[in-house]
Amino acid sequence: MTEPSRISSLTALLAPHAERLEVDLADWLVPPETPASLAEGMRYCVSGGKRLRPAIVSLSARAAGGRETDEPVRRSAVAVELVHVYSLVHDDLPVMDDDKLRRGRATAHVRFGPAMAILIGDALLTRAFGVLAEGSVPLAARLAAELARAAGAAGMVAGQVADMDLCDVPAGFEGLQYIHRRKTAALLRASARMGAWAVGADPRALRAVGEYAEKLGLAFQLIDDVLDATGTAKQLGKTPGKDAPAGKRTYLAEVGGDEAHRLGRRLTDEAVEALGPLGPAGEPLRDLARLLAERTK
Ligand code: GRG
Repeated sequence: MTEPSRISSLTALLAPHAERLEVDLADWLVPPETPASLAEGMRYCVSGGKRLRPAIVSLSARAAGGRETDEPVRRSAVAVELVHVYSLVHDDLPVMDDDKLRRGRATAHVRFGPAMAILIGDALLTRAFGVLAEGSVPLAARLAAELARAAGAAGMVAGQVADMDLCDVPAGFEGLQYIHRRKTAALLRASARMGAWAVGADPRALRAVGEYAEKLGLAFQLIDDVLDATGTAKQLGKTPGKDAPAGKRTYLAEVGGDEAHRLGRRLTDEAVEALGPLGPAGEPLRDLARLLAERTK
């Protein structure tokens, strides 16, 4: 039996985590001696967004019995958001997805030019690991390894290589799962595991939040595909309807709308089930899964 959600809106659930993140970004985003033009670009790209991944870090830390205000948790939250934003900036480039609109504003390459957009992405990615390593975080190497695995050549980059048809990928639904496990779910899983690692979670809690976030990531991507086909630019803050004409593999193209909705519900249920071992401490993560399943942007 699933209990009713205690928090009724995604915005309300994410807000306190987003507020803490803003404070930490103000302190940690731009290292001393960064050229002003690059600093401006980094700040521009990092602003806005739902801040979903930092919230997963914090809520996983709490679900594992720790405090989200601890420095290792806060540094992990900043690091995952920086990796996420770098991936958006590079994905939007003319040589990749060639997107003009992101988070309701011009993409980095439209605003600053493609060379600067590449460099902003580079700066964000390297800064993520700097933020993890610079604090007094005893587990920094462990946290960095988790993030590198999710973001790197066997994780998010592999997902993008597959999505751009730059490697062999199985046909059909299996290929789609291959891409989204790496491109989307890997960073959500790492966010959850880093939150748990950062507070010294036991292996059972680590496994529970990792499995939860992997399923959540797949459900999240599925909803993203549905929204791309049905949403508006105003609602989404990015240009919708690009997947089908670009010949992209999407859940909608692969299995159709009804099955995509069924699969989304199943993945959300499986994400929630994975939290079983955490008991009531997992409740905010359950709320998050339910609210994400209902999102319209
Ligand atoms: C360039 C190595 C490299 C990878 C790019 C992550 C990615 C791969 C591309 C981004 C585009 C995309 C469709 C990613 C799938 C994950 C996803 C739905 C991202 C959008 O995440 P939100 O909705 O964005 O959390 P905000 O702006 O709210 O943070």
